[in-house]
Amino acid sequence: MAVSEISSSLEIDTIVAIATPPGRGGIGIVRLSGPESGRIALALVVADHMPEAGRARLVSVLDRSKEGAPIDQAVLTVFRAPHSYTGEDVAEIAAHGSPVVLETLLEGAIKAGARLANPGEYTQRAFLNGRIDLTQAEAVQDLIAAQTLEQARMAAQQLGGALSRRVAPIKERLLYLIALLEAGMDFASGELDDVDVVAPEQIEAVIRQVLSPLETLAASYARGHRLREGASLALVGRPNVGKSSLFNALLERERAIVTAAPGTTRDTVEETVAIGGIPVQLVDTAGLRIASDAPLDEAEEMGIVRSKEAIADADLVLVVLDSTQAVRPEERALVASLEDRPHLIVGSKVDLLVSSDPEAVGLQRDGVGALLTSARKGEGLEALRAAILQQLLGAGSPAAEGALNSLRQRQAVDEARDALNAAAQANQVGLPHELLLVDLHRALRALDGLTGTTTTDDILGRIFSTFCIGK
Ligand SMILES: Nc1nc2c(ncn2[C@@H]2O[C@H](COP(=O)(O)OP(=O)(O)O)[C@@H](O)[C@H]2O)c(=O)[nH]1
Ligand SMILES: [Mg+2]
Repeated sequence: MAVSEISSSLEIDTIVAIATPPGRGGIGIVRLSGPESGRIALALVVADHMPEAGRARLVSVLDRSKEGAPIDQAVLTVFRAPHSYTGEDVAEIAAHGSPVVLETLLEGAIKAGARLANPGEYTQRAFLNGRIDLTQAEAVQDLIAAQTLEQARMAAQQLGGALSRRVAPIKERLLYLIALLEAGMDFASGELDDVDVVAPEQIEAVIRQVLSPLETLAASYARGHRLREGASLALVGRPNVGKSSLFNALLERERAIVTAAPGTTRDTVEETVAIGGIPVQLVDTAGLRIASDAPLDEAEEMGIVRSKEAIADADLVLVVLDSTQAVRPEERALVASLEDRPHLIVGSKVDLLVSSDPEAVGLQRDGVGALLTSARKGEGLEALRAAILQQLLGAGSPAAEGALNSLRQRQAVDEARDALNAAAQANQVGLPHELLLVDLHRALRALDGLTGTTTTDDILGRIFSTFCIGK
């Protein structure tokens, strides 16, 4: 390959994509990014002149195949590098949201020399041009995917750099320690051999200063991850105890069929509801019947298999017991089988109890501590939501800005902690500083990987390929 060919293949090209979702809408946006975006945009529309950077202009969109007949009016906005989302020259044509018009613009742009953007390529360019770091790029995806306001808030904080800001002082401290040891090493090998090497106690203290905020950061994962990923919650119990009624009550609408006949719910019914900002997928199951009940038909039997699968997949299991009845042995067995899984025991139909005295409640009498609810009267539902939230988030991880929320972030922090612990150990047994420095550099690489300062191409590829085209 000739040198000129190599250098031209390294040149940044201009990409184009429809940035708005497929289908019809009030407006639809075609976005160009790269050195040719201005020229290509002007080939697609009629404008007296190019708008100034950051300004919008009303333009006509032409159908180039029909002697340039106008097919729409649009707004052209241009941004000049580096003051744009991608850090490159960007042009956005906001036409009416007609798929035909947008396709025509897209095809015209490609004919004029643009290339169809890959998934996430705008955000990837923003990252590569240093406009945002990797945690911020990830947040773009999370913000778009947010199902609850709380999720959007967390993503917006991360997009604003909350996580990076939390990591920066930790990295500063680590760099200080590395510099300290490297300076000590240089002195030791140079002429100034009587310069004191850094005392092990001092090294120990600085390692602790780096490790301690990293531990806090790692602990933020439980909440951040739960908030980002949501949770699934299965309602289980005998037939007719009121699972479907509770499901509807938590959902605040009549989604599952409720009847007085046992075995009404045969398949699992799933709906998502926000509890404390966490998208929770509620799974209503068929009752877990015991063999001594009436014989099962095939659909019911399959429903029971599904119920068992739902229990296996759930992040939290709600065992529903009828407060008006004594606890049955199979219910005790069910509760016992969930011993080491997150679960809550819920007593239903408390409105039917003659006395509100808890002692009179069958469940309490039977020694089963349950959250008492009435789907019919709405009693105990707030307490149940609070208990669900408590179970899902765990105690002792207060909400904080810049929480870790993806496995990738968690692994980077764990790697850094691991390396620092190894350094602490090496320091304790008095190993040479060269060896400590190997661990400290490993910790530094891990923190740099978190924000994307050093991240391998395949990891980057994996992150950006999960985006849609146009982001
Ligand atoms: N009084 C009263 N009845 C309820 C309550 N929850 C459920 N039920 C009744 O109990 C029966 C079974 O309810 P359902 O939700 O279908 O139970 P599932 O089989 O466990 O899903 C129905 O007749 C419901 O109306 C409640 O909170 N109070
Ligand atoms: Mg049911």
